[in-house]
Amino acid sequence: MTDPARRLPAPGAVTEAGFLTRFQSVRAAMPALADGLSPEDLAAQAMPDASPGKWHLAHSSWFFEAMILAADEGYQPVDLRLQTLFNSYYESLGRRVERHERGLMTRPSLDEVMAYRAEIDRRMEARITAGFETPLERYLFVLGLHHDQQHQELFLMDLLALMARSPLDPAAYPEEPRPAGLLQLARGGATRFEGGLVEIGHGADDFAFDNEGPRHKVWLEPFHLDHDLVTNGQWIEFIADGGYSRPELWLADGWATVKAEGWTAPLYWREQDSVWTTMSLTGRHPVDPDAPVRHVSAWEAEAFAAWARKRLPTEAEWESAVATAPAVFSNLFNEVWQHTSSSYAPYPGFKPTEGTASEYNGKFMASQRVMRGGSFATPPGHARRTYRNFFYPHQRWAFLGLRLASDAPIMSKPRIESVETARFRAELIAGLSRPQKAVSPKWFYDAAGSQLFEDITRLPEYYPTRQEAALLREMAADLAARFGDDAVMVEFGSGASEKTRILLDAAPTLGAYIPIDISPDALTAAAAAIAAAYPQLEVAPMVGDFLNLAPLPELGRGRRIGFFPGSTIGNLEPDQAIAFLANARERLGPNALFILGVDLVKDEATLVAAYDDAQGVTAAFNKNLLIRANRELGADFDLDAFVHEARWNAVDSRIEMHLRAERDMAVRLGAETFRFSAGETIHTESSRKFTEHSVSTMAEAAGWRVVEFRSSAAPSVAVAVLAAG
Ligand code: SAH
Ligand code: AVI
Repeated sequence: MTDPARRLPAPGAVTEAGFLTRFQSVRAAMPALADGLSPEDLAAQAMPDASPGKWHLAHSSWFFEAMILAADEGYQPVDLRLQTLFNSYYESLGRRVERHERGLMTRPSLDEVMAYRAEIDRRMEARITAGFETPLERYLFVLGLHHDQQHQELFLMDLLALMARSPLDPAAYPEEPRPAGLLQLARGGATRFEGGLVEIGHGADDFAFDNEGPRHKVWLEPFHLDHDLVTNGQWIEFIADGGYSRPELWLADGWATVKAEGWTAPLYWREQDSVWTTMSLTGRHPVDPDAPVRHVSAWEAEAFAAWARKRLPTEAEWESAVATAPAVFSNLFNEVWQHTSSSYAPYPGFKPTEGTASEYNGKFMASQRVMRGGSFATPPGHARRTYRNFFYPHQRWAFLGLRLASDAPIMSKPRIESVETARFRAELIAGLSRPQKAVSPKWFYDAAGSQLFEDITRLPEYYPTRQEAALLREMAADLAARFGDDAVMVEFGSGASEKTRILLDAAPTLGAYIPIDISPDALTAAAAAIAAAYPQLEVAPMVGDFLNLAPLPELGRGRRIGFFPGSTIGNLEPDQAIAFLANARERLGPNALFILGVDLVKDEATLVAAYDDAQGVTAAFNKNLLIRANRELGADFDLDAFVHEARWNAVDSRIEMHLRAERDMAVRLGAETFRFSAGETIHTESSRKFTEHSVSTMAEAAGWRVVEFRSSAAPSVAVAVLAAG
């Protein structure tokens, strides 16, 4: 049997390039799932909601014929009878076999269906080669691919429902097909989201179903969303606590269903001698308490949430949280679709796709619920964070589970100080207490500071950004050749992620990008811009201090590439820089690559001018630190009494920035008072300048090997490529 779990290339944006190979790979998936199943397995229907495998194999082909091929003038159907048999629900396309009778179709035989598939594939390949003329034609083609993928998942849901009807508990497969990838470990906890006026819905130009748009604004009160899915173990506690027999936990219609259906546990669960077992695509097994619960209806999810004293998230909460901080959650898209409390309704301004495909989604927008995410059976490249799946609230044969939310208290004034502000306060107090007053340059980067840095990069005197970007452009193709497929790029101090684009353009097979920055405003804007410009790329921003790295999310499967441009390494103390590089090597793993940008030693005049520009932008950047301290910490620095200074320190090979007090004064910071005499400075930044030798000494001290060192034209900067081990 071919392995149904093998990963197929993800379908991408709506462009014609690669249509043929995308078509072939998408179409190969369902026959791979059918391989090894008998004609009887594929013909029977488990229940009215489910369809036989044979029907899915035929209907997903019918869709291409009805929506695309039949639109061509003079088109001759492959077989007129099949057009009726395999219509699903399109009223405009005439009569059909009703869903609950699909299992009665002994004819056409499986062989005839496979021959129909082959003929549709042949005609579609010719049609793709001839080219599509209008955007609607291209859209309908990609819709056909996504429709096929939806039926790949339905095929597995329906097959499980069928296997579960047998007292023999047969295994459909020796191993569970998991096209969406492996289950991730639980992380614990929940993240608070502030909400406010947020935007949800699909707004980019890549493919989405019509029901995902238009993008629109929604107001959210602050909420928490759990990092993990609810587990079987938690569900067992719910059952043991009378979950299915306490009407106060259930919505009225849910309670009516519990009584009418006699539910006592999730679908497929059975209890024997106090041991719960459940049915899966690999047969019946004991319920794993650590695994996420599957096969629970919206009614059950609501009751569980009430029992847990939490609630289901709305679909807007789910989407907004996932857009803001995808990396904090486990199993968003690869285990179960997650219930929301939202009814499936049109978004404001919803317009169905033109023509026959208008019946695809819109007409189901009543009495159903929205589920978000994706399941283990969802083909790769199919789901996305704006995706709206939908089922009736009593249905539970789909791969459905839940992640809980709760209301977050609105922060009352005076505001609780953020951890970041508390750190800034503590570091500034410690730094101003030293004989040479000093503070880490990382505190420059509030929203205004990040913007001022971007302004610096465009100054005529500040050469490093221009020179490094040019050098990266020269090196990009060679660098990308080292990445391999599905690599993960982790960028430290990513700022506006401008240089990143040079590498992303050269490395289209890169799987994921993790920008890390201490400045939440810069990071959020940059990550959103990258995600919009590179829709195939998984973008998982992390706000934080790269000197104190949180564990990296498990994304991609390929090589991990560290990217640390801009000579930001020069802003670290020498021992800090080595510790940082050693830590990054450990986090990035054994086969990692590290692309390090450094500024090189050169004549003093060029260096000093780059840090003391004629327009005074660098001075404003430096002084912004005092503005930030006054605003965030309530300090009382007199902004007019400090001046910007840039000095070359030849001994330590670094440019230093200072803020010099012009007069004797006292500055208050909370309960503390700091005295300055005229001429005294706060050392705010060192920007070390390197040589090839000092870079390799530093890299080797951190366990890296320099595999390439390339310098630019004057004023010179360099890019070093480091390999682990
Ligand atoms: N990489 C970009 C930006 C460099 S500016 C470029 O080459 O142009 C330095 C960036 O590093 C800023 O965005 C700043 O917010 C971030 N940064 C500085 N210290 C940091 C720290 N300790 N942890 C995380 N980010 C930091
Ligand atoms: C981010 N960092 C590498 C810059 C530098 O050149 O040291 C910050 C900067 N300071 C003044 N101008 C730019």
